[in-house]
Amino acid sequence: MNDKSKAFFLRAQAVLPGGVNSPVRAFRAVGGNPLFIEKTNGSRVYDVDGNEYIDYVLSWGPMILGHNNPAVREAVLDAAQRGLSFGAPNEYEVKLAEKMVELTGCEMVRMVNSGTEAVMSALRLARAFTQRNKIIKFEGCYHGHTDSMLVKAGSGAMTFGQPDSPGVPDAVAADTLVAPYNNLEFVEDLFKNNDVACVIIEPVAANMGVVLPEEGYLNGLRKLCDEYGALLIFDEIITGFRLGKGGAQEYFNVKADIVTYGKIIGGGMPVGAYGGRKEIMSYVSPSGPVYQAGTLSGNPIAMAAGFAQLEQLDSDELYTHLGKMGEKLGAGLDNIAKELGMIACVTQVGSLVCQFFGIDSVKDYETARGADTALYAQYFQKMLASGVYLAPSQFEAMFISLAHSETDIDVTLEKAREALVGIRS
Ligand code: KE4
Repeated sequence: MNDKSKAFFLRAQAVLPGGVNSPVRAFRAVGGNPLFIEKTNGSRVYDVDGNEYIDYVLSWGPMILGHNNPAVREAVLDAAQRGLSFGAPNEYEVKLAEKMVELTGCEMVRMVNSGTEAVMSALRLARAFTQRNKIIKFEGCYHGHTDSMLVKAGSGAMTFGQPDSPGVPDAVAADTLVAPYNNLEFVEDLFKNNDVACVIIEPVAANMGVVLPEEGYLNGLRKLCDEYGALLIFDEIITGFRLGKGGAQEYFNVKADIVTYGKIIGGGMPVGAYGGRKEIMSYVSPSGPVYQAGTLSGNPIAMAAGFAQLEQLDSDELYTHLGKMGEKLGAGLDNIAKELGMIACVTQVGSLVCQFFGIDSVKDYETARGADTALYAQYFQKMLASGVYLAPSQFEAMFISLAHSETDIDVTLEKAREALVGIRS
């Protein structure tokens, strides 16, 4: 039953393009109407029709402590007593920046209001620092919607990028080079034929489903950037504080020159950030010539929420636990598909999990897009009907929070088995 969601969606479509404020929420990849969420708590979301779901979207990653975390809520309510926005320096932004510097190894960070803004700013900074224009990105990686990232691989001999959205000028796209994930030779060839400012990568790709870097791949990119004088940008908007306190840099022991953050660092509030060593970050205005600004950057409420969240994440034990939960869920899903004789595969790192249907392995976008999205849509709907809220697209991740219990995982696996048996029959 979701009559109220349907009614809200009708209203929403009259005033919001597609009835949503971000495309994936419209359920177009899985069919049906999106659920309108009324409230959340712990590992649960509750829709406006009173239905309860075990949530594996977690607002696309930020809610790693679980929804409505008491300390984060209290920090927001307390900060709100002092005003919602100052447009001026405040203690909260310094505390969050200090905590990020302590945990990530970045020497300085700049706060912005979204992951997109963090990436846009980081690319401008890399271009200024190297005095070059070309950017290398990877097919299937998503870095927000700044023009130079909405670019797909050129066709045929063209190595320069083509616009991947109307409104992106050819001239902008041409400065973005697109390579397959997990293919170092391709990147080396681009370096040999172009003056590259930077390479930007999701160190674990989580926007084509979850695709892990092959052994030595990230280190190989580090070496190529050093050899050709380019900057390595890790887009850790998903992996930052998800894979561990030090994110992917620590997990894979590869240091990037600039790192972008978002999601978890805001505790559920709109926050992005980019950071790196002082030599690079000192180029950012007003300490340096690279302009970047924002009315609500460092907003005290958002900073208070982010700090309250990161304070609770300063513990390796928590990440060990999250990893065990990820392994339990991933192995469970994989076993079910195998027992049912399905062609499927599961990727998992820490509390990031993805089950692909229709393919038995994945290494890049070419392989990922071979997945059976129609089957995923059926699976999504059956899981939703049984009270499990997955991402409404095969090409996203399942996120686990510290509020998810072993029972939540067991129930999810039971529902997954029922759903897949139902689809198979
Ligand atoms: P935002 O501008 O949405 O805060 O961040 C953009 C972004 C940048 N980099 C990575 C690796 C990201 O995953 C994202 C945003 N992630 C998507 C979901 N995969 C957000 C959900 C949405 O677009 O509605």
